[in-house]
Amino acid sequence: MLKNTKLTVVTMILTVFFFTNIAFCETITGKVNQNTTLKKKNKIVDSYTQKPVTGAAISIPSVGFRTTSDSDGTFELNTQINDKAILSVQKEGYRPFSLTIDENIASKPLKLGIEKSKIGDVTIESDVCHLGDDVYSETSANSSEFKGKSLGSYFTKTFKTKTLRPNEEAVVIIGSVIGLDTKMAKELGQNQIAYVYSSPTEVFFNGNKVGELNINGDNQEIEIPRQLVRESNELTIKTGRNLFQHAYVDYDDIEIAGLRFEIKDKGAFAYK
Ligand SMILES: [Ca+2]
Repeated sequence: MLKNTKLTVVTMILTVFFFTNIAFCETITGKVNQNTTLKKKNKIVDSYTQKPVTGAAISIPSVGFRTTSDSDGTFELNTQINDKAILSVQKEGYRPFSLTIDENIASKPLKLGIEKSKIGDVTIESDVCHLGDDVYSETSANSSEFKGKSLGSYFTKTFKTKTLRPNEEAVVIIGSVIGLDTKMAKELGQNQIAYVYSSPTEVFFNGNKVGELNINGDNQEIEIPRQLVRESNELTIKTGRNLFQHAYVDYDDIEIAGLRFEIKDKGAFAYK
């Protein structure tokens, strides 16, 4: 999401970010609109047993929607979705789940399978976070769904993990990302910006760049070179910047959710 801003504002937001990282991560400020056409029975199930999951927290922060699944795993999505938005599901003992939805997806009954956490899983961030400077074009990817405050230009968090065995590999999974205005996102028709684009979002693990996010979508996986994995680790995600704005820094405004670290058996990659 690209447009004007002033460097001073960016600096100010960055400063705020250092002190209020957690507090800003889930911004539920939008109003909930009633729309009977979207009142469908949706369901949360355990992806393995297919049994309903009770008491899962379902939220769409960009429209201020939040609910909990009933005793039969069902929930109603009684909110208006106009553009792409991130729906997140959180339940203790399960991996954070997120899904990019739009009006079309939200208009049909959803059956969402969530997975039990496994040994070695670390939930780095389950909430929806907004990176950027909060200044973006109306035509950029999913801009109408941005209601929250920005974290600043990057996200960073530390977490602990165990030592990798020789047969194990580590990955970082980005559950959902929307709003990327990269060259690739533009070429795929993910936004309507005429000609400008931004650099990709960069992913750093313990200070080393391990990957880039070039397209919007769910469950993007980044392999972490094993020599980088330590007992205490730091994941940093830096949003890109408008490559056509040289007068000042214009960060790409994006939303990310469901950041997690997983340890897998090497063979498991073949079944991804
Ligand atoms: Ca921007």
